[in-house]
Amino acid sequence: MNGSNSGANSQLILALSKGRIFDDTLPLLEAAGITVKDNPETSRKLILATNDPNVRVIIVRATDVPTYVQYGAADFGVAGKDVLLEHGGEGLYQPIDLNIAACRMAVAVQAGFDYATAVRQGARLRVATKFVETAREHFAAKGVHVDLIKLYGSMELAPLVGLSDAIVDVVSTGNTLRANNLVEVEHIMEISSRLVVNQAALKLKRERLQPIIEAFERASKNQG
Ligand code: PRT
Ligand code: MG
Repeated sequence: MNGSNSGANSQLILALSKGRIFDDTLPLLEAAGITVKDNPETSRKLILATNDPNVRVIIVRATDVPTYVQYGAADFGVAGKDVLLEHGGEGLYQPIDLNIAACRMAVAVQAGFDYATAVRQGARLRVATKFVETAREHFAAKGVHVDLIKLYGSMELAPLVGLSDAIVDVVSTGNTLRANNLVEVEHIMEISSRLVVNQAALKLKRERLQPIIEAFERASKNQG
């Protein structure tokens, strides 16, 4: 009735993306007594076994994590607030902020571009971003008129080749901006990654999920 991935005795599936989210989630899994047996950086497997035969990890693109969890193909997952805001969060229960993969969402322009004056004079700005929903809300709240240009990566290039006046992107060290002669002109919000749980799984598999959620919560608090 609910497909193969349901019922009290079935498997738990956790959706993660490779890289910083996978790396930062490993210690939380360890705190829950779960050890992942494959390394996604060296293995081509997309379904990874763990020491618990009832828990498997699937490796998907960061932006696809909420979709897998929303539809119940994964019971739970880890995704950045940036990704969750674009997705909208439908069908997802978000019990905890894991305080991992921290960064900030910011507006950046080429060094020398007078952003403040352009905004004050009411210029219509072209803004390139992967985060169109967040960008739309940010500029609407400020009453700034923008034309949003959707990109899927390397936003930093857009102002350098005249595609846009500004970008909205996530920044952590700021090294990529500096290396490309860009400067941050507005801070939009702090970003960290969240645990997301399929709403039906939370009810049907609560007994299995709850101890993992609690272990993640304890371990993420200790990370500071
Ligand atoms: O890489 P891919 O296109 O598959 O997807 P993704 O970039 O969304 O995934 P991933 O794994 O790179 O990021 C997953 C999550 O990590 C994001 O959704 C954010 O919540 C979070 N995060 C934390 C970051 C960064 N820090 C970060 N620095 N995501 C991306 N970056 C980018 C940044 O945009 C810049 O282009 O990394 C580049 C380097 O940043 P600096 O400032 O350290 O130079
Ligand atoms: Mg990336």
